[in-house]
Amino acid sequence: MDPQEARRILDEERERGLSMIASADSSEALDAAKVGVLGRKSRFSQVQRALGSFDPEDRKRLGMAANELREALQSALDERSRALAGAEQARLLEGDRIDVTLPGRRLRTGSLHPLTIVEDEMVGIFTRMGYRVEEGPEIEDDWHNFEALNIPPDHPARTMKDSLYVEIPGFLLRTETSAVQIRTMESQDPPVYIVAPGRTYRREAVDATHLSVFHQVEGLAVDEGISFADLKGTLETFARALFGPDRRVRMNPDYFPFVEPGCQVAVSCFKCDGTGCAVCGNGWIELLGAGMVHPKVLENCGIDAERYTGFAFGIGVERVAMVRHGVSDMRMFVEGDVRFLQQFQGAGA
Ligand code: FA5
Repeated sequence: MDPQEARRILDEERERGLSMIASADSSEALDAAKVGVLGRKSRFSQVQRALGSFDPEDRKRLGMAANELREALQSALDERSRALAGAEQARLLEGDRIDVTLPGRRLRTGSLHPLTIVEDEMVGIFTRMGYRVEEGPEIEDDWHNFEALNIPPDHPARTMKDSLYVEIPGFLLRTETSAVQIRTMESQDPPVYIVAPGRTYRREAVDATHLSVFHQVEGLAVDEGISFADLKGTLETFARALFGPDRRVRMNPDYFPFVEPGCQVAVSCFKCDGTGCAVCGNGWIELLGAGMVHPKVLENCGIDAERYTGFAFGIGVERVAMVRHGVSDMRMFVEGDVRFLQQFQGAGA
């Protein structure tokens, strides 16, 4: 290579190098450009190596030109490197950008089961009247479920046809929450004012108004001077609080071995308003049984029936929930269909 050619190469390399650097669009492309313009195999390095063979005058002149070119290329490389790093940073920031104006993703929350909501509501009405909440076992013995409740040995409820027995002799799944009346009176002296919500079991043909596993809220008040008028007033207050003034309430005589007199309470059907339809049959939906606690029951629990009187009631939670929410088939409460259950989202405590 002669000095003339060296000069030409330096000029060409300036143009080619600056354009390669300017068009490098990533740090990898820029590294490749650096090797291409200043690396050991570059034409620039060939010129440098040739300098030693030139006479001193040319060596000095072309050496200075080569140094000046290296500095120019290096500073172009540095500048491009800074620009690429800035662009990279901006790209990362853009990718990570959080748009705080986007609507949030809603968490799907669970909710209370409609029967729980209604049961809480029912219990709330009584606790506000001063009643305490009691609980009893779902597997009961014969004494608490039948005998102490004055249910005679030949009563149909005692047969395998109507009750669900467990394998331990003398025990069964309680057929009504009335068993909690006995447990309460056995362990507490009057005055007693309790409600006992819970699950009950019967061997029952399931239909729109009957399940074989259902819920009741039992009530019991034992005190001096309690009369049937107190029972009536209490149940009317309960019905008004739950159903408002639109539903008519009807009280009919009924028989339960553990009360005397006994009655049942029904409300006018929410669907037909008392004229009779497929939901209710005769225009009324029976909600509860009630009555004055039989003196024998008080005595079975060691309470002086001469001094104390009491009333009791057992309300069906599913029936109340049907009337409260206009549900025409109580099986919907236990089928677990989310479309049905979702309608109660946000209700209750
Ligand atoms: C009783 O269970 C009595 N223990 C109620 C009672 C308590 C009377 C205290 C006197 C004193 P009955 O079997 O009628 O009574 O049931 C009471 C309520 O439970 C019914 O009015 C109804 O609302 C509900 N119920 C009864 N059977 C079922 C069933 N298979 N499915 C859903 N709800 C039912």
